[in-house]
Amino acid sequence: MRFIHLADVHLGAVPDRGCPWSSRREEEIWETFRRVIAGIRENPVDLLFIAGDLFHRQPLLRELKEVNYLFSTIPETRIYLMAGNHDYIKADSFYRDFQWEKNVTFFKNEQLTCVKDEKLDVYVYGLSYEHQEIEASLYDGAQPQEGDGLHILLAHGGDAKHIPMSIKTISASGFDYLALGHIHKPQILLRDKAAYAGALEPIDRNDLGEHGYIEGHLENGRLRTNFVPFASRSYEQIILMLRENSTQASLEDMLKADLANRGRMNMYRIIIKGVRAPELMLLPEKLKTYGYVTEVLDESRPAYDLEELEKKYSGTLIGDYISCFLEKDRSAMEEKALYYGLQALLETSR
Ligand SMILES: [Mn+2]
Repeated sequence: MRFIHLADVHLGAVPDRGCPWSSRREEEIWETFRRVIAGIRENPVDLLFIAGDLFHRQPLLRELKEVNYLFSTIPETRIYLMAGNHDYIKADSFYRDFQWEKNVTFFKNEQLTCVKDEKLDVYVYGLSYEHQEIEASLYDGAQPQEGDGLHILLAHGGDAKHIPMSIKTISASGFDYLALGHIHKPQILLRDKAAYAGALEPIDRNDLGEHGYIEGHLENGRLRTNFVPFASRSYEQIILMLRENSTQASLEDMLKADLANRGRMNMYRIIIKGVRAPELMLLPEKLKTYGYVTEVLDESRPAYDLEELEKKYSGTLIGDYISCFLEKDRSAMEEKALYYGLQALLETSR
């Protein structure tokens, strides 16, 4: 027995709206989903679990048809599908009376139900969201029914507004595997027993790191699961360290070298750290022209010797300004205020 556990595919999402690569990413989300199905066609699995948010929003009829067609190309695989909070079953949703292929089981409402797989001794439990938010802990009291075999629960949510759940309680009540969705970062909560597959492709710039799905199989009667990286790109962070002798051009060269090392496939958030010469005027936005850069955060600070300056300007506005900041632990915001203010004061005092 082999299965694939997907979640949070978010078909129809348009990541990084306004960035030049945005529409390409929209297409890649579909493409990667088709690639999962093509992979199953090549090397069939018995079961495919989709633990919610297959769509980013209400699915269009033609989108359901597209997905249903893809499912028809893997007739050996039984597919278990639930709607999550993004694609919840609205009153007039096309989900309501869509006719799925016979290898597809769609959980039709918010009532937790159990379906015995037609070929294997596997019991699959699930429900679909009919509301955007559900604050009741619908999974916490769930019990697997009688029956030898594997008991697998599809569950979407885990935060206060989306079915809060206690993974330990649910798992302890006897489920063999919890196929979780909603949290975009893939994570194994209980080894071989409970995992968030994570978003198949990262959906926004905060979905850092690797993405893919969970593959599971029986090994000597024991369920084994592992994460399979599958996304076509990822969001990564690049930290550029400034020094006192750094310049705009040396910073750009540093970035170019880093991008050449990591490959230009991915999308990057750049964080500038370290110290810079006080008179250096950085143009952080220019770094966006070197690759798929979502944002540039400048956390560097000018290399002032604060104690030295405090002494030198003691009794003047500048001295008082510095003392006022030196007396306390500074927040990131105060740190910025200190250096911006100091720079302005020093420039006007010249
Ligand atoms: Mn969700």
